[in-house]
Amino acid sequence: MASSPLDNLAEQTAQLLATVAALGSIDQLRDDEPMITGKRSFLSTLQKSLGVLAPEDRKDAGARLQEARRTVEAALEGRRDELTRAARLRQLEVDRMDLGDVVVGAVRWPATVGHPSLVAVTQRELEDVFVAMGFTVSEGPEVESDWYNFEALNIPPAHPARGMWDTFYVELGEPETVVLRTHTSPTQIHLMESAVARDSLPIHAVMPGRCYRRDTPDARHLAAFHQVEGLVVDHHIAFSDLAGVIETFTRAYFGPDIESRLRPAFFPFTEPSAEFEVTCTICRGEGCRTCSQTGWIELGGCGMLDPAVLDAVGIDGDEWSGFAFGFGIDRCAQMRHQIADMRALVENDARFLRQFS
Ligand code: FA5
Repeated sequence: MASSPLDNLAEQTAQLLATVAALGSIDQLRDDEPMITGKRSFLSTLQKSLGVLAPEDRKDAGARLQEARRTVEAALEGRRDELTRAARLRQLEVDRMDLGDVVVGAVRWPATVGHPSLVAVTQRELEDVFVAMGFTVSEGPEVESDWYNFEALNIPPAHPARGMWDTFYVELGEPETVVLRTHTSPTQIHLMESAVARDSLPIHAVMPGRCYRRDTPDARHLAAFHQVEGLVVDHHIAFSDLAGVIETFTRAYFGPDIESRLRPAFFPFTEPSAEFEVTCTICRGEGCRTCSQTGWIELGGCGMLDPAVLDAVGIDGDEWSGFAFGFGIDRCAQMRHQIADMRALVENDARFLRQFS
């Protein structure tokens, strides 16, 4: 009888099954799989050689080969499951922790106790400085409507200034009407609205909180960061009052050695507007990577309340005037503690965090 490529199929299948059973690890299985069932396998070579058979024998041979392949593949999957389970059990054993180790009073290594983050501590310190200057502290929501985050602040739809605050939108209601606030300035609107409703003007308040922007994290930016907003609405408020508050704040928070300056800027909700900068504390003004070689770091924006904003909340701009500012809390922490890269604040490296416990 003429020989067939499948003459040794039973022995060769048995050999493959033995190879599968002997696989010792998932890595080995992954390495050897092409030789067992893949293109380079004996089963695939046999498949190609079926062409030499007479047409009447080919069908039967094909079915036998398929059966052998199914058997080997099932064994391989079974072995994969076993090895995966064994690897998982080994890992659980390695990760196993005796809860007795963390019970207070039975601690086997020096116990570490958590502490507030540097940003939380900085926020508290900033609040203390402003409270000492006569401000009250308020908070506002992190999820805002388009009206509070933009429109009431004189930033209508399609205004180019919206590009300054690359926005995360929340899928709620009409598209692009609910946002994660891009700054703490909407809290100004809430505060003025409620003061009008309660007939409780004047306002001297700071409003700290988290903001979100689609900024690529770098040495001075995070996608989730913090600002402290300041708002004063009173009689006869002038730009010199704003400059005085910023100067007093800088001296109180950074000490006498740090220079600050105001530079003309644009914000749709203040007029005139300015940017507030301090000497870069990393390079002491020499120029470095953190300050993009300028020697200065921008801490925030500020300006006199635009009459359009007072109008939006129903405050009479002939009787009342005021100013607002918004500083980056993370930036303040960064400059106060000479942190070259802001991303360190959120990377959870215990060696970094321990310095501020
Ligand atoms: C504003 O957000 C204005 N709302 C500030 C303002 C308030 C102006 C009131 C006038 C009156 P600006 O986009 O420049 O402005 O941000 C203010 C500060 O927030 C920055 O100087 C910086 O300190 C901080 N900041 C902004 N974006 C980020 C970010 N991605 N990561 C960390 N800090 C940031």
